[in-house]
Order: sequence, then C-alpha cells, then structure tokens
Amino acid sequence: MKKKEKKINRRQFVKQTTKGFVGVHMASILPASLLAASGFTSAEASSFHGVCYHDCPDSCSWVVKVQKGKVISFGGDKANPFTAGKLCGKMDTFPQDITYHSDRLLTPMKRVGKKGEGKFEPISWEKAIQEIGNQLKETIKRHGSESILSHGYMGTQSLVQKSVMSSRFFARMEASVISHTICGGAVIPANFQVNGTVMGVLPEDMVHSRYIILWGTNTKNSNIHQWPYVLKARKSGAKIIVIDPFVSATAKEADWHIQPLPGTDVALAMGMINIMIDEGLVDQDYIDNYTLGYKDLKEHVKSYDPKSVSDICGLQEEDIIQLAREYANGEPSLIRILVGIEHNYNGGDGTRAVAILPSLTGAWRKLGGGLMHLTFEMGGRALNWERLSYHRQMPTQPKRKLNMVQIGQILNNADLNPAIKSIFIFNSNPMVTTPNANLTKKGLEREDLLTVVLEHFMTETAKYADYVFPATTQLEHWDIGDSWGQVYININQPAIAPLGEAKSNSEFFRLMALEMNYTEECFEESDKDIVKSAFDSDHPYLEGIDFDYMQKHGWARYKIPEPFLPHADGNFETASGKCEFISPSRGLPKYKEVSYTNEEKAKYPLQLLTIKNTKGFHNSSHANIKHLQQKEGRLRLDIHPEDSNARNIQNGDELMVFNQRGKVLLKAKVTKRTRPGVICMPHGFWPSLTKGGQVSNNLTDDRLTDIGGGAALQDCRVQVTKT
Ligand SMILES: Nc1nc2c(c(=O)[nH]1)N[C@H]1C(S)=C(S)[C@@H](COP(=O)(O)OP(=O)(O)OC[C@H]3O[C@@H](n4cnc5c(=O)[nH]c(N)nc54)[C@H](O)[C@@H]3O)O[C@H]1N2
Ligand SMILES: Nc1nc2c(c(=O)[nH]1)N[C@H]1C(S)=C(S)[C@@H](COP(=O)(O)OP(=O)(O)OC[C@H]3O[C@@H](n4cnc5c(=O)[nH]c(N)nc54)[C@H](O)[C@@H]3O)O[C@H]1N2
Ligand code: SF4
Ligand SMILES: [Mo]
Repeated sequence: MKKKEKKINRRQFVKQTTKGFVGVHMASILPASLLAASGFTSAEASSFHGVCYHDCPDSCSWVVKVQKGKVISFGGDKANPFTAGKLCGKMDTFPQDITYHSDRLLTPMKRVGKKGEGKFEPISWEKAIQEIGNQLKETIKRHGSESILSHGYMGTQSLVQKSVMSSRFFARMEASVISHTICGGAVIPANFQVNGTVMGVLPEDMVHSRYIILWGTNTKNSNIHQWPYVLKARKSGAKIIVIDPFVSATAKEADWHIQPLPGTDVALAMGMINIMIDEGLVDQDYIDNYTLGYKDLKEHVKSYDPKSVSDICGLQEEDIIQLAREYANGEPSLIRILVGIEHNYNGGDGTRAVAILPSLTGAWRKLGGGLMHLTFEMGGRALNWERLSYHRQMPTQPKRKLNMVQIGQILNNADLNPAIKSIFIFNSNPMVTTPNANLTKKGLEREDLLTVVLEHFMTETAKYADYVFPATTQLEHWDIGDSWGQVYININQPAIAPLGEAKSNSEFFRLMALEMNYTEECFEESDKDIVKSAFDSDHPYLEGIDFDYMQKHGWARYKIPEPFLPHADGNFETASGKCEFISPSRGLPKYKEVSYTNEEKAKYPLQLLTIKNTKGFHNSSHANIKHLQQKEGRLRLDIHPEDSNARNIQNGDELMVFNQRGKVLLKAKVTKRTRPGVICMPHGFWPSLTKGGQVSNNLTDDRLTDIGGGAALQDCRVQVTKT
C-alpha cells in the first residue's frame, strides 16, 4: 500500500515538472492539437537562454523570446563572441522546422501494422509505460537484464537529455548499453595514445597560426564558427592547406588542396616525417626532452620514402616533399582534425601519425602551434560530475557494452549470450546513420524484439518500433550545452511548455523507473536540479560562474589560464608524460591495405565516400524538412569523368549504386571534385523520402577501424550503372 501511495505521488510529481516550470500560456494562434498544455496566463514577452543540441563542434548560444507561451523570436545570441549571433542555415528556423512542425510526434503511439510499415495508433503514457514495464519484467525473468539494450546516442549532445537519467536507469537494471563508437571512436583513443589528451590548441588561438592544415575536416560546412578564425589567420599571412580526397566546400577555399586517396593519411604523415627527419627539419631539443620512441620512428619511416608514399596515396612525390618542408618551417604550424581521418580501416593509425607531427617540429612551443582537436575535456574537468555521472557510483552497473557500429550483427545474433530481446532507441536514428542498414532492418523486423523509440518525428527507425514516445525539443526542457569544439558552456532554459504530450528523455526514464519499482532517490531528481548541481563546482575554470550566473547570462567562457600552451614544455598526459610516437600496445603507426576478396575487387571496383557535405541536414536530422530538402535537391552521386565515361554516364542520368549489401537510386553529377576511382554521395537523406528507399548506409560496411572499434564507413566498395 505504501508503495502505491508513493507511486501516485511520483506520477503527480512528474506531471508537475512537465507543466510547472514556465508560467506562460500556450498562444491561441497555435493549432488546437498543440494546445494540450494550456493553463498558463502571462501575456508578457519573456526571454530565455538556450543552446543548440546538435552533435556539432560549434554549440551555438541562442536567445528565444516567448509571448503567451509561443515562440515569437529565435536567433543566435549576439553577445557570445565565439558563436557570434549566427546559427547555421539548418537551425535558423528551428522552432518552425522542428518544435512546431505539423509532423511532430505529440502522443505516444503503439504499433498496429507490420514492423517498418509505420502504422500506429495513439496510446496513453500510463498504459504504454505499464505494458512495456510488464514485458521488461518478463524478459528479465526469462533472459536476464543484459538482454535489454540501451541505444542512446548524441541526437542531443546536451548533457541532461543525452544520458543522465537513462544511464541511471540502465545501470540500475544491469542492462546492456552501446559503446559510442561511430563518431570519434578511433580518433579519440588514437590521440589519447599519442598525447594523453585530445585538448590541444584553443580554437581562438588559430589566429596566431601561420601554416594551417585542415586535415580531413570540412570546416566551412561542419564547423562554421571556426571558419572566421581561418580567414583571420590567412589575413595575417597564414597559408591554408586542406587534405581531403574530395574537393569539399573548404577545399575549394584552400590555398593548396592536397587530394590523397581515402584512408591513406597514415602513409602521408609517415612520408612527411621521413622527409623532415632526412632534411634535419625537426626540433631535436623538443624530441629529446618530451617525446618517446624517436629512434624507432626514425627507422620505421624509412620505408615511407616519397615514391612509396606517392604510390599509396596517389599523390605527386614533389607535393609530399613540399608539404613536409612547408609544414616543418611554419611559424607556427597548426593541424586541425575532427573525424574525416577516422572513418576508414586505417583511421586510428592515421590519427596517431598526424598527432605525432607537432612534437617533431616543436610546434607546441608557440601560441597557435600544435594540434587542434576536441575540447570536451574542459567541461569534463570544470563541471561537477558527481550528479551528472551519478550512474557510475551506483551499486549496479550495465553488464555489457556492445558496439553500435555493428548493431545489425548484434540484433541478428541469436548466439549472443543472452541475445537482445528489447532495445530502447533514443537520440539516434540507426536505420539511417549506422552502417549495413539492411542488416539493422532485418534485426528490427524481428517479431520477438521489443523496440521502444523516443523521437521528434516518425523516422525510419521509429517505424520499426512497437512503441514510439514523443520527445521534447530543446525549447521545452532544461539542459546544459557543453562543447567538443570550443570552450564555452551554456545553459538551456525551457522556453515553452512541452507541446502535446511530449516529455523529455529524462521524464520518460523517470516514469519507466517508477514502473520497474526502482525506488532510489536518484530517479526523483528533476532536470533543473541536475543542471543546478552541475554548476556547483569550485574548479578554477568556473570561477565566478554558478547556476545563478548561467541563468542570467546563458553562457560563459571557461576561465582557462592563458596563454594556453599545454605542451610548450611537454606535459603530455600519457603514462610516460611524453608524446608517445610509439605505443606500448600498438608499436608505430602503419599503413595497412584494406583486405577485400578478389571477387569483391572485381565486382565492386569503385570506392564510395558517404560524407556529411549537406548544407541543410545535420546527420539525418532536418532531412524531412521541406525547404531544406529543396535546398539540397535530390540525392546525387559525384563521379569523375573518367569513371562516368567508362560507363557511358552523362550528367543528370539516373543511376544505381550497388554492392552485396544494398542498392541506391540517384542522379549523376559528373565532376572533378572526386578522384578517378572514388565516388561520393552525401549522407543524411531519409530512405523513405528518396527514390528507391535506400541511402548511404544501406551500402556501407560495418567493418571496424584499426583502433577503438570505430566505423570504417568510407571503406566501401561499389559498382555503378545507369538505370
Ligand atoms: N552541416 C553539417 N555540419 C555538421 C554535421 C552535419 O551532418 N552537417 N555533422 C556534425 C558531426 S556529427 C560531426 S562529427 C562533424 C564532423 O566534421 P568533419 O570532421 O569536418 O567531418 P566530415 O564531414 O565527416 O568529414 C570531413 C572531410 O573528411 C574527408 N575525408 C573522408 N575520408 C577521408 C580520409 O580518409 N582522409 C582525409 N584526409 N579526409 C577524408 C571528407 O571528404 C570530408 O570532406 O560535423 C558536424 N557538423
Ligand atoms: N555514411 C555515413 N554515416 C555516418 C556518418 C557519415 O559521415 N557517413 N557520420 C556519423 C557521425 S559522425 C555521427 S555523429 C552519426 C550521427 O548519428 P545519429 O546520432 O543517429 O544522428 P541523427 O541522424 O542526427 O539522429 C539523431 C536523432 O535524435 C533525435 N533527437 C534529437 N534530440 C532529441 C531529444 O532530445 N530526444 C530524443 N529522444 N531524440 C532526439 C533526432 O530527431 C534524430 O532523429 O552518424 C554517423 N553516420
Ligand atoms: S548545428 Fe552547429 S552550427 Fe548549426 S546552430 Fe547548431 S551548433 Fe550551431
Ligand atoms: Mo559526428
């Protein structure tokens, strides 16, 4: 009886937290269907601080104005010096495009058709949670808790809705969870192996660089607020080099574009090192004091002579030599990397090889010199993780980690012990964003699999769910926007009440916990309290910055001691304290040819890149938004004239790209932006909105990278024909 009383209270509490935070009234201009959360009265316009939730290095600060419960204006916060009041084209119209979109999911739904058919009928929250709870209890009894898999990823990278409550829930359950490997899976551990950190040169310090290599990153498209710093540096005399197998938007703007074959960065970097050592262009003093493994490296790189590297990378020997000399003589030189290097079999060693370069030349000694990679360690140090990561202190923990890159294999593997019987998918769209999607489809079609999806829209993945729950958007919940590409922290205040019956991810897991009789107090913590506690920190990076400060200002730059020269005197965070050219476990970085059978090579002679070179989509997000679709046009295949001529393909022809895993129908774009033998299709399109119903990841291979179990997405062989 006592428990029941508590249950009712907790349910009421959850309802209260949904409504009680905002104190404004849903405007009458909203469609009636969106007025479910009415009851608020103030007619005054109010202003709220927020931050973009996308998995993006920029983490833009925004300001939302609300009147009568409806957003009346939305835009970047001009006061933030880094994001400077400018959101990208896909987020300028976010409230209309996502929050108020007429296709948005606003009630829980239960499947009535076949899996994947997309036929659902509304169900109440209470009933749906109860039904799922009953099934979970039965599943745990029969197959064990590990048979339940949490597939939560970075659809929102804001810290609370990303994982706080879900992590507690799945730790308490002792379920299986996915490891986050699809992005950064190889580059992060690889850079950690070399430098012991991924935190290098600060984004703003790029203005001090005089030789900038944007190595496998499309800054102008993927990291737009870094681009002004590239231009500022150029104005002060910097030369801008882009290393990319494709003529990206960024490569078009470069002073020099180097276009190697994909997956060969490790050979290129080793070739540069060979030349730099040979010509005495290294900083011997820096090497002697702060690095490990130089003698071995010197021997090792001899096999990466300009001729061999030229053959592997498909580059001119003179270019490799010139690049090595210019880089070594840069005053100072900076290498910017994100994830372009990692999405192939050699991605880990490619990253290690590139990460070695700044220590060979002692570039770290000067402001603007070194490697610029990721900044998430700033928030990792500054914020109070006791509550954010409370799940780590729980007495029970997830029992098993499974690699998200191979979700198709996992769902189809009856021999897994135990096999997966239920999957919770939130903040992710694996049917579009993870490789070998036809295998994933087969897994999600299993009748004995209970699939629960939390989403904004009926995505390709949601269509396979047994239950779909309407998730709140960033305008409707509390959160914290930490960044992996710059050094500002943001608060996200809920600006409007959740539309319809939407609830935040946290709220869903609170209700689910209640249903499972998980009575621990941690399931009662409100999102606001979690946000509050995160800023309760005495770390010097947050000096003078607390919850009240954040509520007032919205964002803050970490108080980092400057000039920030993390490795001017070594201080690497590796076990040896040195920059580790050689890894105790992996030895020196090596180029390895990707293995394909002769049959594969003959049948599928072209290498397919599926990169994020769309303007309007963010991974698969926004690909259902009409005006952004129009901007993007139809799915296209960039193909070099040599390859199109060999197949009698003309610009605009209807094509089929295919391999043993899938086939995609699209339109030919004959262009010299690719190299002969390499074709390119943009990633992010929704299968159901595309002719033929298959897209990039229906073709890609779920093979893993050499380090970290990342996704070798770009190691994908295909053939092309006209249809
Ligand atoms: N507009 C837009 N912006 C985004 C995103 C988006 O979907 N759309 N996604 C966000 C996310 S999740 C991320 S992780 C970041 C990623 O940002 P970036 O790291 O810039 O990522 P990508 O666009 O995947 O790849 C960058 C470039 O790497 C090149 N490349 C591919 N293979 C190789 C290789 O083997 N070697 C080299 N040197 N280059 C290679 C590609 O041709 C591409 O131009 O962008 C974020 N920003
Ligand atoms: N072929 C190919 N594949 C790739 C890549 C590539 O370059 N090429 N890039 C890879 C990279 S770098 C990445 S990061 C991944 C990204 O893969 P995903 O994280 O799967 O990316 P999205 O497609 O944006 O899907 C995120 C989903 O989360 C939902 N979402 C957003 N906010 C919330 C919320 O608050 N609650 C809930 N419940 N849902 C929310 C969105 O509606 C969206 O459908 O894709 C990878 N896949
Ligand atoms: S997607 Fe990136 S650039 Fe666009 S608004 Fe969000 S954080 Fe800014
Ligand atoms: Mo990513």
